[in-house]
Amino acid sequence: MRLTRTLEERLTNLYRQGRVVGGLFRSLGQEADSVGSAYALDRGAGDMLSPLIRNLGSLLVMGARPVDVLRQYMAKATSPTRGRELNLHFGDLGRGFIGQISHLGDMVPVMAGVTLTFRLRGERRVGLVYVGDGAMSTGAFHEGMNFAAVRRLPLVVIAENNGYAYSTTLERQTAVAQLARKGLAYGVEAERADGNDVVAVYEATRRAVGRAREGDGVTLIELLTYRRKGHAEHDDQHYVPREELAAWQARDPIDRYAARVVEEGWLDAAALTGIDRRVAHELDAAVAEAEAEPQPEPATALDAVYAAPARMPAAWYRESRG
Ligand SMILES: Cc1ncc(C[n+]2csc(CCOP(=O)(O)OP(=O)(O)O)c2C)c(N)n1
Ligand SMILES: [Mg+2]
Repeated sequence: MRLTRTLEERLTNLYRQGRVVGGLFRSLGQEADSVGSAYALDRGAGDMLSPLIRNLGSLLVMGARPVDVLRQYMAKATSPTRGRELNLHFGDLGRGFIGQISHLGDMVPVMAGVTLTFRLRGERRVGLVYVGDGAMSTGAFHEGMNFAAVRRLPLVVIAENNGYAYSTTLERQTAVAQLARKGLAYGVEAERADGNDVVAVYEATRRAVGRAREGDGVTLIELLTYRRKGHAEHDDQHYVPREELAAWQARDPIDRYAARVVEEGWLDAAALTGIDRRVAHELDAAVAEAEAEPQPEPATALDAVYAAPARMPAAWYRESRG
């Protein structure tokens, strides 16, 4: 969680310096949701997840390298997408995550397909897919859920209830106050957990992963959390009441877990400071490495974008002046 938060803070600095080329989507306050759920997968067994733009923590748990994330955001030629995509839409099958197509529910049918493949091949692997509160009101979510449910696929669906879809509050886009109840409509197991308690997230996901692996089908887990930043860095959250932000800041998942770790005697304060220092050093090196690297040559902009590069001048871009 610390690595996730600090990496995003470094990205915010780079964004303000104009070095992050596209948008920057923060998961501030939602780190426990990403990290706790991804930890519940069995990476050794080949489990897979599909992240959204706010699941940097899940990618890091699966083994994505911070330097690659920095390269993505800075559109470096060395990035996993060679500078063609500017945030977290990249996949790494070796590390167990696929690239997202869209934030708006489309990954639910895709992961239904991935887990159907596990089933057809007789593999005891589990898939996990994230979906936002807003995305749960899309047709893609509905079709994916229904298919996965009726086929009893080994899929865990993490519904991240962070209160907002862009500037739209939950109440303005669904009449169902408890998103876990949507599970009833599909005939799947469903539960709610405190998304800002990393242990609670881990335990709920672990149960769901176990059921999926045993052939007991889909579980929908609603994680109650909160988006403490705007939709992306360009969004100043003018529509968000200040008291709401303060209330959720007081439930910060990292502060809560750090306090618990010390209280239970698992680690002392010095060990926690040591983790912070290690993360800072690792990221100093990663930022320096990524910053020194070049962006792609403009002449290569279309390489690996089209399966067969267009030979005719296309109507939607000019090949040259004149
Ligand atoms: C088809 C489509 N429409 C709109 C968008 C722009 N968009 C991206 S994320 C988002 C809101 C998603 O809200 P939610 O599902 O609650 O996820 P959160 O951002 O809170 O993580 C929108 C409108 C998009 N990516 N694709
Ligand atoms: Mg949301």
